[in-house]
Amino acid sequence: LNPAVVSIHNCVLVCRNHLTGNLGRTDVASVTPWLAPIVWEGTFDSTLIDSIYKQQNITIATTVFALGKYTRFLKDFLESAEEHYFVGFRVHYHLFTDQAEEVPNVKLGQERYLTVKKVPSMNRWQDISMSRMEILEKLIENELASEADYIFCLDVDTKFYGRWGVESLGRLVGVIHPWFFNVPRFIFTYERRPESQAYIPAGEGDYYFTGAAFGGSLEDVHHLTKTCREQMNIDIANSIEAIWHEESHLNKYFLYNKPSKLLSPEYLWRDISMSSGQVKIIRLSHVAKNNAEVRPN
Ligand code: 2GW
Ligand code: MN
Repeated sequence: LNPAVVSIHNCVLVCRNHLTGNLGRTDVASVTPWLAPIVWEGTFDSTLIDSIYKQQNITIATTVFALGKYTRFLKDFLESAEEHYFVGFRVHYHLFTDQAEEVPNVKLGQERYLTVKKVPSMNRWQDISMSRMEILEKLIENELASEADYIFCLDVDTKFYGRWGVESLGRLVGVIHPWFFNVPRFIFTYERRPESQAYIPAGEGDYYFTGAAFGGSLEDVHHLTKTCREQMNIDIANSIEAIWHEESHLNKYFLYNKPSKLLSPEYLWRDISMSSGQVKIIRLSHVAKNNAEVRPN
């Protein structure tokens, strides 16, 4: 398609939406087969949705892990979050690290809080990645009930570039993995060995979700983290580790516990230079990292 035609077409859509008050996209699905919204730019009115949630006095707990050399991602993560993430709402970051002295001093806005919690260093990165589920389960149980309404759990090797706001809130929220949003399901990298608790048979599964961002109400995310932790422990007892670790278990969980809201890959893009006609704004993206430099061993 001629880019000029595409851009005229987009203008016409935007104008029509302004005139009629209609929001919607015709080039992407904005609802799942079980009628959960899939949030894309152009499917919501940010001013309106902000004003609705403003009346509710909510707190969004946000967890992030930075062990070993991953503390180097904290400055950009936090600074960019202060610029784009739930701006105008109360956010409490819970940062888990084995090196509290490496946490940068980032100036936080009003009603924005950061708690640093020490966790033991781990040798295997798969353990870091998988232990997050148990730590989150306990955090929700022991601390969050009186202090937060929603929780999001995010990878630290990421940076915000655009609005991530209250349109993302829901009971149980998953983010479609940027590599798998317009591919057939046989391509999804689910766990395919029946011996693992994360097993998903061929022909099943709705979407492929990223392990790098998920969230929802405290109750639903508690059930998610507890279930994934239990399933991973069964795998350990059977000497099997799912292909993509806790991401595989998360996908299994979402298959049988359908998310009430999905976020498009705008909410976790992979490479800022990778383009797609459907993604009109990048809100959060994995930063390019030199694995050899940041990963132990
Ligand atoms: C060290 C060596 C190899 C891989 C990870 C690490 C490591 C991870 C580390 O030394 N320190 C650390 O704090 N982490 C935390 O684990 C950190 O929060 C990081 O964002 C998260 C996941 O590791 P990451 O970002 O290197 O993995 P990705 O981006 O390739 O992750 C995807 O797959 C993972 C499971 O294999 C997870 O599901 C992750 O959520 C996915 O994005
Ligand atoms: Mn990551």
